[in-house]
Amino acid sequence: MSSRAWEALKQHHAEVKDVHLRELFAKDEGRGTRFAVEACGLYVDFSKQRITSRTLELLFSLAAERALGQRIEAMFKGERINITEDRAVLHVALRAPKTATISVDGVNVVPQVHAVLGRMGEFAERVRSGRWLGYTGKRIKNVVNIGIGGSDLGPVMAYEALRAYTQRDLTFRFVSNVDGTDLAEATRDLDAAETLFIVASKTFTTQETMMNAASARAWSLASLKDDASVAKHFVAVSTNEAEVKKFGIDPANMFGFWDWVGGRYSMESAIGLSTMLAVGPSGFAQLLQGFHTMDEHFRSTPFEKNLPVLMGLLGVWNSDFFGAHTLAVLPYDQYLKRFPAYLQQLTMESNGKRVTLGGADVKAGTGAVYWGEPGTNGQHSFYQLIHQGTRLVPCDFVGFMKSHNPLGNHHDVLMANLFAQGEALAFGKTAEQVRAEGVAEKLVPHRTFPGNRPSTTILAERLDPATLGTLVALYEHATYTQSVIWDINAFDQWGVELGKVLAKRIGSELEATDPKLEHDSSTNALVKRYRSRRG
Ligand code: G6Q
Repeated sequence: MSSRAWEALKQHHAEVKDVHLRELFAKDEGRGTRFAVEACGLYVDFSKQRITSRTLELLFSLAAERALGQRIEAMFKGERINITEDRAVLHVALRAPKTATISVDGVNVVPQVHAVLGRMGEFAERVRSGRWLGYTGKRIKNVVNIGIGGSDLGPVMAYEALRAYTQRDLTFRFVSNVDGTDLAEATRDLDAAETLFIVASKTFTTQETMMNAASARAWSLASLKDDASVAKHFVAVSTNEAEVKKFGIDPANMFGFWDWVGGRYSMESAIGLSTMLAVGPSGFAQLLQGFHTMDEHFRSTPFEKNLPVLMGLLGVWNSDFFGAHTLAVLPYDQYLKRFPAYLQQLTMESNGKRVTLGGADVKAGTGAVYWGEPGTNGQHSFYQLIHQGTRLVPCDFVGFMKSHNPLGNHHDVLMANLFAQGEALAFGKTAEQVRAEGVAEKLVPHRTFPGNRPSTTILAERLDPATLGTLVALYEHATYTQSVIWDINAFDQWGVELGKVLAKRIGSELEATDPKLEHDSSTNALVKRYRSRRG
């Protein structure tokens, strides 16, 4: 990628790349708070990133050069920024207050959003209060969400994250994989008369989801023995009413959304029906409020204090200038155990692109590989590589002031670990320090930690619905920020579409006994082997 701002950053990188965080902290006493920003209930400390004030100035020039401000406005105004699918990208409308006006093709979509939220709320209250009864008159005790990708990862992540706020007499399960094991294990101990399935699919044509939904219906009918029971035990979340009807679900039990909501940006649309059943309409409203707070912040805050912009630009700095191809997300909260997996889809499906909006090859490295595990588990596993390996792995630490489960001093120990890891990564341990501890000379290199490994620490008061919304929106907008810098489309997913097509073709060949196979010699042999031995 070449431009004035990019070249200036390259030159600046050459000047600062060997400067150690130890040095930066030593010569600036206020660094730890000067490079921290507090907004939307989050305290975000960027000071352990390998930056100076000059780095930020140059990154802001790059953002200005890429017209980031205008591109943010274009999204909020409903312009068709998803150019390969010719669609607006308006997840921000899903969390806009009733009084807002956000138009697509001249139509204000906010009233439609709130109409669906209202219907979801009524339905959720009926199920939660026991007024919605199953076909045999029993109360619903189990909710099974069937969906995949964007129709699964958000719901399952939010359910786990907000467990402390859920109605505990309802059981929630999530089925996504076409592997029959997923559905079988999710339903084996459930009573069909007490089980409600949510079939969540934007298109209602996704092979895995449709197959799981059909098998779930067969499982349910095997006990309830009457097609009329489907209306009491299956609801749909989709944009495709015709397919929902074809499946046998009454459109009265369908909750819609729109083509301007991307799958991985849909957890606060009707796709979040399971979340609303779990935390109730008021908990869901708080979640939306959290998202909206970050939306407003992203839209109106100068870049210097704009959390998603800062986070996005620092990601570009680490990946394109320091060559860090990955980012570890390390939540020090057990309830966030699915957060890294959720972010993996959000960031990697969005920014895993190799051509610019204009179709040319991108001349920079794009989306980093996101991954992670909750602390402290990761410390006893992969942190070794982050501390002493040869690759640079920037980290995002996430922690909370208060625990939902205050148990002795567990929370203090958890947070002490979070702070200690960030500190150790940044400052390391020099050979002199190791020697001073009396370590034998031949072990000194092994026990030395180079440090200078960048991290960001995000702190919030408590993991509640609003905070979750704020956190997710932070990463959504950071992802968009990066896509603008790289000039790529964060909102299409042709790679996913390819998988959908390829599997269908081979699927029909597995069932046949001997059609001619016209793949490469490896695929032909694998298919033949499976065909001759399938159970
Ligand atoms: C998300 C992707 C993808 C999608 C799934 C499920 O942005 O498009 O993960 O969510 O393929 O699609 P359906 O909701 O249409 O079943």
